[in-house]
Order: sequence, then structure tokens, then C-alpha cells
Amino acid sequence: MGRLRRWLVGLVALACAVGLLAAVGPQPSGTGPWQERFITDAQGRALILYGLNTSSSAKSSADGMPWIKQGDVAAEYNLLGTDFVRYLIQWRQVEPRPGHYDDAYLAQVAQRVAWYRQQGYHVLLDMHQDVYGPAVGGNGAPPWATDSDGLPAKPQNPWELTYIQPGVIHAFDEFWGTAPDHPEYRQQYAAAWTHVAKYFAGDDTVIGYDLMNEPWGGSVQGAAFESGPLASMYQDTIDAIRTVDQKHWLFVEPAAVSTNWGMPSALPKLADPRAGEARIGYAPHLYPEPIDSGGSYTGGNVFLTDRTLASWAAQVQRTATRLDAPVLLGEWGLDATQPGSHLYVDHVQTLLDQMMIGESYWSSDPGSWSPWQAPGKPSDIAPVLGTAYPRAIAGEPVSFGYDKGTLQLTVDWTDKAGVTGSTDLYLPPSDFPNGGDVSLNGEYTSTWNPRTHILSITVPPKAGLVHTLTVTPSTS
Ligand code: MNI
Repeated sequence: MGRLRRWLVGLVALACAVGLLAAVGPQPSGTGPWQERFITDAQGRALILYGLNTSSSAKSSADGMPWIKQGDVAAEYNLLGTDFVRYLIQWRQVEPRPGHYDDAYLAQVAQRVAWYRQQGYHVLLDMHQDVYGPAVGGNGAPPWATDSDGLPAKPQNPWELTYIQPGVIHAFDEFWGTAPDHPEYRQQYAAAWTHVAKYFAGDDTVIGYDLMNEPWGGSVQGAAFESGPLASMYQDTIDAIRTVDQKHWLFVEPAAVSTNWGMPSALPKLADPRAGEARIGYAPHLYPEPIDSGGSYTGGNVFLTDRTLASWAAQVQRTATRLDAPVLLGEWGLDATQPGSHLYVDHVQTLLDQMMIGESYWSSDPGSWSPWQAPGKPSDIAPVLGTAYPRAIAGEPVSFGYDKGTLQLTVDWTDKAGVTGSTDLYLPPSDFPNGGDVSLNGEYTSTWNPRTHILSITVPPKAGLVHTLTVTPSTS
């Protein structure tokens, strides 16, 4: 145990050191400013996805369903004004026996997707795993696709250390093909995804697929893993999905042990065989230490955390540029009952607005990390998470941000050919009880929906103009 703890502490120290270097080091030559891309909807509008992960409870429930009932989706909207959910699914549920797909499970998933549709959400289906699968103490992969070679896989504390149990490492090696016995596993994974994609190909509430949660390389780590077996699994899975679904966004994640802590990713550019523009997105996670281990955003932890945030932003922009992909922060979060948690949430929200990317907070499961203390009972962090943001921007975003001091939401954008519809803003009732006053450098029409708290702005196109919008709370 002592050795394992030292290993983890050493890894975190390394992460911090690399983070510091990356944050203060020179920009590598040849990488100019971030050529940012955006996730777009059917009208071509840039989507800023703001939401929660639902849910950790789905990892271990017998039917693979999350804790939520239909009413909890409406409650989530009323509490936070979110437009998005990263929804956990599991390979073991999709394919309980080799080649046998459980469409009754997918029908239950589709029913929940319909609940979100009624609230105007976009849904990202996340093929979740932690520690490979239940046969080695984790969740995700079916037991029939788990070959631990009989090696030990004992649950560890903290749970992340279970990843270095020999049986877990072997199970991953067999999956990645770096152990020799099961080259079929990766093909079966791609085939399972293809089945899911075929099932949801016509569903417009589904925005895309997150191909694997927090990948881990087993005995092959770092760049050798990300540019080797991880990239080849992604490419095979992308190619397979595109035979049945040309429309949805396909999100890839880096190795969790690099990017979660602000270190570089070596993920290479992946090809999208769909007709038209590529729809491949980059969905890294953000878990600075010691926040990830339940530490608070106070004292010396603030310095370490802030350096990790700066490093994370720089590394994510580099990787996204290399992938030519829009970015979505798939997971971040903290024990929100700790002192300083509201400052961390504010800080991350400000950073994400500067980067112009969306996020899904971990997680909706009622408890100390959640905006719910218990179902229907909000926690103190809820009003901090439920912030003003542009849900959709009808053009090419230039910048946006919300100043919680002056209660000013600003959004700048330019026209983009082929984009139709309105720019939609969520104005939380806590700050905008009577809606918003609009200031814009040109003509516009606006509609305010007092039930959804969404302000929609439509502007006539004007070549060369940066539309500059500011919204402040109405006084009546
Ligand atoms: O912090 C992690 C994490 C740490 C270490 C490792 N490895 C050693 C491979 C992997 C992951 N993950 C953070 C969150 N991600 C899951 C869900 O995806 C949440 O339960 C964790 O809080």
C-alpha cells in the first residue's frame, strides 16, 4: 500500500511539474493561434453545450439505467438551465453476449433521450468504462471480453490505483492487442458501437457519441499508447460507425492520466470518412490534483490548481488544433461541500467562456459533488453552476462571457454562410428575474420565453460586421 501511494503521489507530482513547465514554457513553433472549430446543429449554429453527466449510478445498476426519473430532467432544467447531458452507456449492456445486442436496453436509453428532447437538450452518448469492466472490479466491458489471464485484480483505495493491478493491465492489453490472445475484442467494440449508432442514426436529440471514457493504455503508456492502439481503435470505430451514421459528432478522449491533470496528449489527427466537413470532436476531462482527490480550493491548493488549469487549456488547444476538432469538456467537478468550491466553479466557467467551449459537470448523482443534495433538494453549488451562457450562436463566435459582478452577458459573432435561426441565451432567473435588456450594434428582433428563460435574438446579415451583443437584467 505504501508503495502504491508513493506511486500515485509521484505521478501527481510529475503531472504538476509538467503542468508548470507547459504553462510557463514557450509556445512550440508552427502552432499559431488556436484555429477554433465549433460543434454545430442542423441550422449550422455553434452550440455551447452546458450540462451534467448522468450518471455514476448507471455504472452499477442492474439494468444499466441512471437514477433519474422523467421529472428529474425537468427539475434539472429548472435548477440549472442546461441544454446538454453526457449520458453514460455501457458495452456490457449493449452486448451482453458476443454478437447479441440488447435492443431492450437501447429502447430504455432511447426513452430517456426522449425525456431530454422534451426539455430541449442535446444528448451525448458516452460509452463508459472505469477500470475496464466488472470482471476486474470496474465497469464497462462485458465479462466475456475480459481476459485478466488469472492475474490479481484487487480493488484499491483510492480506486484509481486498481488500474495498475496486474489483472486489469492484462485485460486492457488484450483489448488493445498489445497482448496476443484476443484481436477480436476491438472489432467487437467497433461493431457494438456500430449497432448503437444504427439505432440512434435518425435521432436529432443525440448530438454525438463519446467513443471511450477515460482510456487507459495498460502496459503501453504515453505517446506510444495514444498514437498507437488508441488512435487505431478510434479510427476503426469511426470508420465502422460512418457506414451507418453520417450525421452525428464522434468525440474522442485522450488518455486520462495525461490530460485530466493538464499534461500533453499525443493523440494524432483522425480521418472522418463522412461526406462533407469532418464531425470529429475532442472531449478531454479536467481533474486537477488535489481537487480530484477531494481536496479543497483553498490555501496552497489554489496555486497548484490554477497552474494545472492554465496548462490544461494550453494542452487542449494544441491537441484540438492538431485534430482540427471542436472541444467539449466532458467531465470536471469537485466535492462542492468543500470551502472555496464556488470559486473553483467560477474560475473554470470563466476559463471555458474564454476558450468558447462547453462542458458537462460530474455529476448529477445526488451527493457532495452534485447540484443535488438529494433528488429535488438543491445544494449550495447549484446557483453557481446555473449561470448565464449562449446556448446557440447563429454565426461564427468571436467571444463571449458572463460577468457575475455586473451581470453582463456579452456575445460577439460574425455572419457565416448557410447558418439560419436565432442566437439563444439562457438568462438564469436568479440574476434576470424580469428577463434581459438588449444592447446590439445594429437591427435585431428578440423574443423572450419567461418559462424557459431563453432570450432569442435574430439579426439581419451584415458583411464584415462583428455583431456585439450585451444583455443586462431588466428592471421591470
Ligand atoms: O481521476 C480520474 C482518474 C485518475 C487516474 C486514472 N488512472 C490511473 C488511469 C484514471 C482516472 N478520473 C476522474 C473521474 N472520472 C470518473 C468517471 O469517468 C469519475 O468517477 C472520476 O471522478
